[in-house]
Amino acid sequence: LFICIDHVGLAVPDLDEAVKFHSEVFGWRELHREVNEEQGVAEAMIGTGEQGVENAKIQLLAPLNENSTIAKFIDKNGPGIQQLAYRVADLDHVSEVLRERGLRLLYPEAKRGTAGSRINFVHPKDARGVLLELVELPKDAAEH
Ligand code: MC0
Repeated sequence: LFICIDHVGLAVPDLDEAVKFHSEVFGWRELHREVNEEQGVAEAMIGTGEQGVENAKIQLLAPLNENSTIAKFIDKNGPGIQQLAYRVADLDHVSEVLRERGLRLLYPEAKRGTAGSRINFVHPKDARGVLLELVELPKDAAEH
């Protein structure tokens, strides 16, 4: 069903500060940044920065406002790992298979994720305590 781990998402209170920390301390590099109003986040994708190979990626997620799921997560748990994202080739197919297997998907239809990807989530209560994101990359996406 799954191609690979697309990214691990960390809830952070301050995006710039988080990018600086992960760059300076761990040597990650910023690959992409955007605001996703629908999801209530400002996000930065950071990676190993290697050219020509698939990057391991971490998504830093900062809340846009106090109603954001990320604000709620940080209030409850503090900053930390908020999600695990699996890359899939066909999101609609995988969503259907997982529904058949009794899991709740959060959205009836795919929503827009990072850089034009299509996304949905498995409810954390149905994935043993992990908020599982499913990501289908746009057809023209570079793999790294
Ligand atoms: C909540 N729970 C979690 C969790 N969030 N467990 C593991 N990981 C998480 N991230 C657990 C709580 O501890 C609680 O368990 C129960 O689920 C209900 O939580 P709640 O605090 O009442 O929160 P809800 O139900 O209001 O919201 C949880 C839900 C929400 C997962 C439905 O966060 C959501 O819709 N998430 C999907 C969207 C999202 O996360 N967007 C931001 C990333 P107990 O046992 O206490 O009942 S955007 C993104 O990722 C995009 C841009 C991308 O990658 O492309």
